[in-house]
Amino acid sequence: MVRLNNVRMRSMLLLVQLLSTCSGIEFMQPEEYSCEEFRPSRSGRNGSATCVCTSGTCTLDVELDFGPVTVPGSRTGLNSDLHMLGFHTPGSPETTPGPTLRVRAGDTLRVLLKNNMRPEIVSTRDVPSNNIREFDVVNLHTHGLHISPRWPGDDVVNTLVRPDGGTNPYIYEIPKDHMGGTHWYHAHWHGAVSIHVNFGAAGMIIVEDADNQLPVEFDPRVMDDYIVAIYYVITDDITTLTNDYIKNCICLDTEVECFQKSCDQLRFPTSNSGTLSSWNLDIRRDDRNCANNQFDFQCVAGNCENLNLEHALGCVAQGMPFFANPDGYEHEGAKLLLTNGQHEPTLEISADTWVRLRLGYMSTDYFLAPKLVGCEMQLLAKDGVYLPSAPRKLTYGQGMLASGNRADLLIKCPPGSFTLISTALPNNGKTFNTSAAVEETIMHIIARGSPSPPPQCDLPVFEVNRPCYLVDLRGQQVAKNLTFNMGSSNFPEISNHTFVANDVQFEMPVGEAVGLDLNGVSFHPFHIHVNPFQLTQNPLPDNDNNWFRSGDWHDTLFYPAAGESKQRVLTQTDYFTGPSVVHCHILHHEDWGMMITFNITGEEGTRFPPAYGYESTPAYGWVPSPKERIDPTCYDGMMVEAPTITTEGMCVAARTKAGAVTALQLSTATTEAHTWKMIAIVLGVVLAAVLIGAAIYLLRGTANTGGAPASSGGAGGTEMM
Ligand SMILES: [Cu+2]
Repeated sequence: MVRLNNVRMRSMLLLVQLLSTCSGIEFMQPEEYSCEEFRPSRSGRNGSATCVCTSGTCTLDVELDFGPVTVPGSRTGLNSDLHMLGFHTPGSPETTPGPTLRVRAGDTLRVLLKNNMRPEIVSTRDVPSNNIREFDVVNLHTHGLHISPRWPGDDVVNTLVRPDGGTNPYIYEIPKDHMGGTHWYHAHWHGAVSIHVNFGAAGMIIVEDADNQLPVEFDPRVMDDYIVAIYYVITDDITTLTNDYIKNCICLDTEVECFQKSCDQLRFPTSNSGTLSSWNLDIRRDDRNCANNQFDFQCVAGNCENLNLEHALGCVAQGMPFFANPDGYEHEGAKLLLTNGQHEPTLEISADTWVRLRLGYMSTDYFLAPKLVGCEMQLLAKDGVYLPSAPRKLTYGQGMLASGNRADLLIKCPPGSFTLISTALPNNGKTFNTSAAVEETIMHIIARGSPSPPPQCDLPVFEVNRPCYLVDLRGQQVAKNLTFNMGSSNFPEISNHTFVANDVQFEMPVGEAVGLDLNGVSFHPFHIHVNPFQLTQNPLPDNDNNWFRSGDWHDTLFYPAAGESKQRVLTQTDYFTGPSVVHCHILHHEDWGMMITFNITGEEGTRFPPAYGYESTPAYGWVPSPKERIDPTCYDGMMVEAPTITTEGMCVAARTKAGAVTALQLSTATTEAHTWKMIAIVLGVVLAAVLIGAAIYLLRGTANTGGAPASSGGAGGTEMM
C-alpha cells in the first residue's frame, strides 16, 4: 500500500506541477546569434547574422539598430506595451535586451551599429562635456571583453554614431586565448549613458568555454545554462536626467535666467573649480508650484526670464519622450526590474539537478543581492572570469552584484516552486549599505520532480586551466602603482580629475603587472576597460558571504559595506595599447564626469614576461628563457588543458583520471541527462492521464451513487491501482 500511495502522490505532484505552469509569464531568453552550426569551415546565415568560418574560427557579422523599441505585454508579462530603447537586428521583433552575441576565443565579432534615433530639434552638442546631453547619439562598449580599446574596437570616447541612420562598423578581435565567460554590451556615449542604459540599451556577450575548460558536469551539453540579463529601470533617475537634459538645452540660450538663477548657476559644474553645492538643482523642484513628477513647461516658462520660446519648446519636445515610463508605473519613486526584458518570469528546471544561471546586472545604479531560499546556490565565475577554485559555496547563499557586474551562479532545487529575489544583505555586525540593495523579485523557478529522480550528487571542485593573462599576480613585482580615489569629497571626481576627452591622466606600460589602490569603492563602483584586475584582500572578514576573496578577478568592484572602501588590486596590462577609461559604474555619475582616461603605452602585443616565461617580450618573436613561469600550466593559444579536480564530484563518473572528457563519455552523460528528461516527460503524461481517468471515474461513481453500478472496466482499473 505504501508503494501505491507513493505512486499516487508522485502522479498527483506531477499533475499539480503541470497545472501550475499556467500562471505567470514563461521565462524566455533573448534572441541569440552564434556561428556554432558553421564550425569548423562553413559559411552561412543565422537569422539576421552572417557567419564565415575557417579552420575553426569564425567571423560573426551582425547589424544592431539602436532606437525606440515597443515590447508587447505578451512578451514582458506586463499589462501593456513597454516603451524602451534598445538594440535589435533589422527584421526581428523589437525586444529588450538586445540579442545575445555568442563567440569563441579566436573569433571576430563585427557589429554594424546603426542609429535610428531622430535627431535633436535643438542640438545639445554645445552643452559642455560632463553634463547630460546628446540623447540622440550612441556608441557601444563591450563590457568585460579583453580586446583593443582602439577604433574599430572598443573605443568609447571618440567613436560615436549620429542619429537618423548613422553607422559605425565595429570590429572586435577576440584573442585566441580569451577565457570563456559572461559579458555584456551597452551604450556608452558620455552624457547619455545613464538614460540609454536605464531604458535598456544593452545585451549579453558570451565567450563560449573552450573545449575541456570545465569538468564534464558543467558542459552545456550536460548542464542547462540560462542567460539572466537583469535591468533595473529607475524612474526617479530617468526624471532627474531628463530634467537635466532639458535644462542644459534651454541654457544653451545664455540670456536665460530661471528661478532667479543664471544658467551658469543652474548647470552642473564641469571643472574642479566649481563648488558642487548646487549639483542637484532641478528646475522642477526649485519652484514649489511646479509638478514634482514630470516636466511642466508652463511652470518653467513662467519662472524664466528672457526665454526664447521657440528654442525652449524644441528642448522640451525632444526631452518629453524620455519621460515615457512603462505604462502603469508612476514617475515618482517607481522602479521596474526586468529579467531578460520580462517581469517576474517563471523558469522551469529539473529538480535535484544543477543548473547554471549567467546573471548580468545591466543597471545604472543600486546593487543586486540575489537569493534563492530553499535551493542550493554556488558561485562559478564573476565578471566572466572563473574563480581560482570553483564552484564556491556562499555563506549566506546570497550574491552581491554592483551595476555592471556579472555572476555565473549554479543552483539546485528540490521539487517545488521557488523565487529568486534580491534583498538586503544580512547585517552581522557590519553596516551594510542596505538602502542601495534592490528589493525585488528576479524570477520564479519551478523545479520539476521526476518519478525516478536522478541520483543526488555533489559537484567536483576544480581549478580551471587559465590563460596567461589571468595568472595569479599576487607576490609579483609591479612596474607601477596608481591610486584611484573614487569617494573623494569633490564629487564627481576620481583622484582630483573629471573627464576631459583625450586628456590622458594616467599611464601604464603594456606587458606589465600594475598595482591599483582603489579607495571609496563602498560608495562608487570602480570599473576599468580592457584588462580585468585581481583582488588581493578578503575585504569583509567574517561577513563577506564568501563572495569577495583574495585572488578573484573583477572588472567592476563595489562593496556594499561602510568602512570597507579600500582594496589593492593587481592588473596585467596584457597585449593591448592605447587610451581607455576607468569610471564609476553608477552611470549618471560617469555622465557627470566621474571618468578618467588612462593610456597603455609601449609596443602593441607585448606580454608580461613572468607569465609567459620569456626574458623579454617584444610583440612579435619571443625570446625563450629558462626562467620559471608564474603558472607553468597557463596557456596562450586555443588549446586548453582540462581543469585540475581538487575534490572529486559524486555524480555519475564521466571523466577519465586525467580529467579529460572523451566523446563517448560526454555522449553517455548527455544521453543519460536526456534519458532522465524523456522518462520524466513520458511518465508524467502517462500518470497524469491515469490520474485524470481515475478522477473522471470517481466523479462518475459519485454521481452514480444509488444508481446503476459502475462499469466493470472502470472497476477493474480501480482494482489494478
Ligand atoms: Cu559613482
